Amino acid sequence: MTREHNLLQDAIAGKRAALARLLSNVENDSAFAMRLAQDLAPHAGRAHIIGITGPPGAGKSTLINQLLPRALGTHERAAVLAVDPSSPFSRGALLGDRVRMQGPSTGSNVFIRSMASRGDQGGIARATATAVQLFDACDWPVIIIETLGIGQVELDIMNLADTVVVALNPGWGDTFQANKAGLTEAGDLFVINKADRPGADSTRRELLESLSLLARRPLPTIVETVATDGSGVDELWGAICSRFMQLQADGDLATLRQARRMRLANKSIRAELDARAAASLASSAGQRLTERVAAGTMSSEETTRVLLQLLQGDQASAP
Ligand SMILES: Nc1nc2c(ncn2[C@@H]2O[C@H](COP(=O)(O)OP(=O)(O)OP(=O)(O)O)[C@@H](O)[C@H]2O)c(=O)[nH]1
Ligand SMILES: [Mg+2]
Repeated sequence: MTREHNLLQDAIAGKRAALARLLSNVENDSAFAMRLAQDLAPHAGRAHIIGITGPPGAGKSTLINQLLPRALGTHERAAVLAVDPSSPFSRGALLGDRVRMQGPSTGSNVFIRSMASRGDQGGIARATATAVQLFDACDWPVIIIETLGIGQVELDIMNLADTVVVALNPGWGDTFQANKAGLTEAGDLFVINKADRPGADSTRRELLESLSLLARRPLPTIVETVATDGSGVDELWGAICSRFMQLQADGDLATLRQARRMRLANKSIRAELDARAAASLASSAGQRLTERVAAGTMSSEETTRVLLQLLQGDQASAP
């Protein structure tokens, strides 16, 4: 623990090597991540946390590459955390990310880190949340998180970021039917990237249609960009900053963050309970329980009651 504390002190004092070491530990050791998260809790809350999500290949990394110099125009430093969901596909993309983000990452005012994901989604979520807290505690004023908008992941980003930017491409409506609702709900701002390709107008119309179905007013800003040449990126950065300043001015930022912390805690509690219930069901007493349920000799209510007792360590109640 002392070593951990020393590392944390060094990281907070601005030592990059200590920060890098802590990030590795967070990634590899979820018990460590949990302890650190508790140590960090009182320190966090200063940074503007920006999530960039969207379908594979939408241009998220290229956009971040363009956003970085803009972020450094308004802030002293900026950190980037690229989250890689545990699929072999994105491991390849990770390499690409490193290459494409190479440009500005060499400056000491930029810290770019890819979180390779070992283990389950809960583990990734925990490691990412703690990494963000860590950057925040170490006084990185802007933290940009890149995450794939597939399935649950874009909803996780809502629990981490102050601003969620959803990057889409012309033709999005035809290709990503399945995940349209999730992405639309997750976004505070929308980018139609690759606007150099045909179909940006109809994508904007379609997006507006989906957005107007949600009870959200005012409608989120939609910006068109060409990340490869930087067109529209000034406007995008402007929109990100002005929304954040508005939240601060209205006093809504604190409320938003409270709600976010509660969602994150809820998620963590449920994941832990799920894991414990699964472990308990896998025990021999749990197995006997499962057999009775399957045979129809025990009601689901009674099963729940007995399982809860098992969870509390009450072996006497085991079937
Ligand atoms: N024509 C065009 N190509 C773009 C634009 N933005 C990005 N690209 C290209 O699209 C490809 C994917 O870009 P990335 O930035 O890697 O996209 P990503 O969303 O980070 O991809 P993953 O992390 O793999 O999901 C690259 O070849 C980029 O050069 C754009 O505005 N116009
Ligand atoms: Mg990428």
